[in-house]
Amino acid sequence: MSNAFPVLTAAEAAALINHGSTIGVSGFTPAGAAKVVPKALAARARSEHEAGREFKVAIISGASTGDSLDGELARADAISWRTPYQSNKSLRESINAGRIHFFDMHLSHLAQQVRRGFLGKIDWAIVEACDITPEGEIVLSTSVGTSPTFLRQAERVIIELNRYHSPKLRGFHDIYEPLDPPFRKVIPLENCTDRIGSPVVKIDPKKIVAVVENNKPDEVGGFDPADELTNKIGANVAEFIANEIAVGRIPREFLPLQSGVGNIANAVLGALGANPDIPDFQMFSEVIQDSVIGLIRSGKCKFATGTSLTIAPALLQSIYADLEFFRPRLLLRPQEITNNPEMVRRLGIITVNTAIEVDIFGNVNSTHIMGTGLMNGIGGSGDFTRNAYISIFTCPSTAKGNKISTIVPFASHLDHSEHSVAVLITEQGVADLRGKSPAERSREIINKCAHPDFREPLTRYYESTKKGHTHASLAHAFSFHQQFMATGDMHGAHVA
Ligand code: 0RQ
Repeated sequence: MSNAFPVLTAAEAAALINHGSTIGVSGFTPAGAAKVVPKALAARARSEHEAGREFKVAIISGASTGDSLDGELARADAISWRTPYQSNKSLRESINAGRIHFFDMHLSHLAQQVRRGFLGKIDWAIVEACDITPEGEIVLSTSVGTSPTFLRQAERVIIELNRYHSPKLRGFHDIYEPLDPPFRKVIPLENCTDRIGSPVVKIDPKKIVAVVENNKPDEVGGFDPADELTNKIGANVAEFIANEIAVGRIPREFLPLQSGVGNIANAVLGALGANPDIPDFQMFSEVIQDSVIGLIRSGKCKFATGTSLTIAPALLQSIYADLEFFRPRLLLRPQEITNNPEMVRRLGIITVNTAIEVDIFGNVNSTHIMGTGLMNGIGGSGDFTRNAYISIFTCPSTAKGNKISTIVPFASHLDHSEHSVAVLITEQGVADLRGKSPAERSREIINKCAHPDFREPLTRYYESTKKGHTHASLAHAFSFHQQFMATGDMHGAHVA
């Protein structure tokens, strides 16, 4: 149905965009990300730079995107500022070198900030779709993210009509945009499976200035296969949850699960599926990744709703081959709904996210390496953690060949405070922080979760500084990090 609109090549569409524009792009992870126009825009930026002219644009996405977008534009030095989340190597390097201004934010906050002009005027939306009607009904592809808001707010719209995705995806999306204060109403969603919106995003067709046809898979990489370490972390999570059900702290009817992104999260889900004491479950999450599909096929996961279907291409094709099986079992919503504190609290979601490091009091760093280098961003982890029924963080007890303890005296960057973090789980064991004072927390974390190599120095740090309610030595709080910076190994840190 694209002939109702000008059909342009990616280069022709990119030529419409001026230096200094702010662009809202589709994509939440590489799933459903705009692909061909951003790549053409990067080529245009390179030729503008060669001609001695400035060319940079601001990019707002749902979350991370694929290399054709974040990677190409970063390498072409074509991004002025970027929000709210990224996971691309080239972009990360540019951000950490100070060439691109990046600001990190809770993903549930983005749409309202866009609508209310906190981020300025949105000049363009570049959004991938699997179908479009002459009336301006857009069927999104494998993610929703913040695309409905970008499409409505942007002055002009470019649609990447990607034939790789089946138009039969119509019906897999539930598009609902809340009103902003003071007119906000209750989000009328009481069960994971409820549909409260429209299967399409409807916009004024006059805003659509180009349709760019293509046939490209999502640039989703596979996950590292689960290994002994990630399997052990996963098994510890499954045992913890099974025990909570057994003792009645989680109701027997069970509660919806959220799981973060990455290798560890993928392995944790696999372990939940393998544990016979975990009942069948539903997911109310953000990213639906590979391991969920197997759990849906086996019947362990009855229903999964999220904002992206982040599935490696071969597995995605197997879903497309069996779309009617998945239709009642998968549903994509805007990130403003999946990550909404109102939903997380109402549904009583059990959340499982991954930490980079955790201190002995339970403060979690999810975003920075050694306090300075950005990794990815906070993503949805804060939206879910702060409002969870039980918030769980997982990580291996050490990183980089045992040289780094992920349990440290004091977190070198703070994303989730001790007040939001209920349970910490490593391959060593489970630290249940609920109802515990800082002194009790530190003992629990050191003895149950830290690697045996680091238990003694962590205990010595805590014992050496008996001051106040939370024992902290300002002189030695970063002794583990300083030791690593000096020697490349946290062993031997001068903790007192
Ligand atoms: O390094 O890539 O060089 O091998 O960090 O770590 O262990 O592979 O773990 O893939 O699960 O990612 C927190 C980054 C974990 C992710 C994080 C090094 C480690 C490795 C990756 P290599 P792993 P994962 C909703 C939830 C924030 C957003 C979020 C993340 C690399 O989960 O971005 O939760 N979370 N969103 O070696 C130095 C340490 C380290 C370390 C790990 N202490 N010091 N390096 N690494 N710990 C989804 C969304 O919001 C979209």
